[in-house]
Amino acid sequence: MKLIVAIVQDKDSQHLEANLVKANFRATKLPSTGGFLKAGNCTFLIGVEEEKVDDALAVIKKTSHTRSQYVTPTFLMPEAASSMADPVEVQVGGATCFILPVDKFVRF
Ligand code: 2BA
Repeated sequence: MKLIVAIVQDKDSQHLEANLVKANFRATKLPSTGGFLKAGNCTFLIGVEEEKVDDALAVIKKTSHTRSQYVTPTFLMPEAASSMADPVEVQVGGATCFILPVDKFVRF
């Protein structure tokens, strides 16, 4: 068994949740915050049999969209005067996924 930890944008989370259920995957959705943008995102914990990992990743890929976001650099350097800083564009994924081995899985 594997544990997929998938970080997705808030905007995609409801759609992903629905598509995972539809494809018969069990998942837990946790509210999370990106360290860089300090904006809300969602972290999904999805326990899957090894042979189903690619199917689950396909659902995540289909549902998660890359978007551009503008960040004001003063956000990173609050001491800088805001008038000096032009917003810069960052591409926020899609989905950031980690696939971890699971030693043991029990449900009571
Ligand atoms: P954030 O940390 O808020 O990052 C949002 C986006 O900002 C990132 O999109 C990336 O395009 C940019 N970014 C992040 N750190 C940067 C830096 N040090 N310099 C320049 N640009 C930077 P994604 O890479 O698609 O990441 C989306 C979210 O996924 C992240 O939100 C974070 O919550 C999570 N994430 C990404 N990589 C991670 C990792 N290695 N470990 C844990 N969480 C990660």
